[in-house]
Amino acid sequence: MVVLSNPGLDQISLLRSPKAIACSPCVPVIDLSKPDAAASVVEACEEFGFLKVTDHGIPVELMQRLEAEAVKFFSLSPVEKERSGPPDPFGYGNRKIGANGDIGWLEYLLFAVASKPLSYTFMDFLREPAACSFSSALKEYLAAVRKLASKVLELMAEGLDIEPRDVISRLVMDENSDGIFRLNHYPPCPVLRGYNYGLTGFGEHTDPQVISVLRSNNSTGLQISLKDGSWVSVPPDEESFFINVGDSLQVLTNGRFRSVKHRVVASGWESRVSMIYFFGPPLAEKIAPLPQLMGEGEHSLYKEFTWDEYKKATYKSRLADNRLGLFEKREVADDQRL
Ligand code: GA4
Repeated sequence: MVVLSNPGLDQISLLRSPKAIACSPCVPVIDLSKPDAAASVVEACEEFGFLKVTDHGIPVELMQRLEAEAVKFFSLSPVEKERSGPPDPFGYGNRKIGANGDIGWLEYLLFAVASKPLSYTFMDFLREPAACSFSSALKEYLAAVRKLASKVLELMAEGLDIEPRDVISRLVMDENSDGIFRLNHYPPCPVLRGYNYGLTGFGEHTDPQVISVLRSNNSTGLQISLKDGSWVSVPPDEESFFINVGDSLQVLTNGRFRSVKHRVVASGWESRVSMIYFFGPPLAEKIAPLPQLMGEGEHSLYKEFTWDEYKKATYKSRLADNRLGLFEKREVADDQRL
């Protein structure tokens, strides 16, 4: 890894671009209208912790409308944008990610999302009358993606053959569930043009929640880590959604599903805009393996914790930290591996 000393780039690390193999056939694509969708979703979550969904029923115009509003926001002057920041943890952020020293080549808006009524953190720029179109696109988008998340989580239960079918989805559809929505803008980085390097846009990490639903414009940059530790580039697809298994779902399935490590590498040419809805349970919810999934004599690989406890540990950590490691019962993992 190289660290660039150009002052405009602070201490953001550079990654050699061709390092990650482009790997479109290895990202599982699940057509939600197909009868085998449930089994394929489970297979993808076990092997990759990551999948792309097509035929999801959300009009591409809705995604493009919200993307256009995000682009409009990010093209405001720094002073105007900073009126909605700094993120504490919600608001406008530039380069700084979290509170513990992570930085990346991006700017973003982070919203807390409440379920009932569906609402999100109010920010300064939303006061402007012109922001009406932003609010309506955001609300419509969040409602549509909630339905999609619920469907995908029910398919997981079906594929796992557990009842009731809403056993996972109800955790994140609950009226007290703890959602987050993130709009990211990775600007092009002209200094890199002609070099074989990419800039760390969002450093490697796993998502702490149950699942995350991501949509991006047609720019490359997202990479996922496979079981063997290699990185692969995910070809962009602005009409589809990408689903990440988060740490909480890894625990709910007692390690059967994999919380996927991922990162974004920004390039010299393209501007990447992504929107991600993170689905978390209510703060008081206990995160423990679902009893329906435990085999005879199987023990939990994790010490018991609530989402509130996990969230607190998350916010004390750096992006690349192994947060689940704090809650693992190593002796059980060793015994059950035998
Ligand atoms: C990663 C997933 C989500 O983007 C996020 C991030 C959060 C933040 O940006 O404030 C964190 C990061 C994320 C995990 C570790 C901590 C917290 C930044 C960071 C260094 C909103 C989330 O929930 O956890």
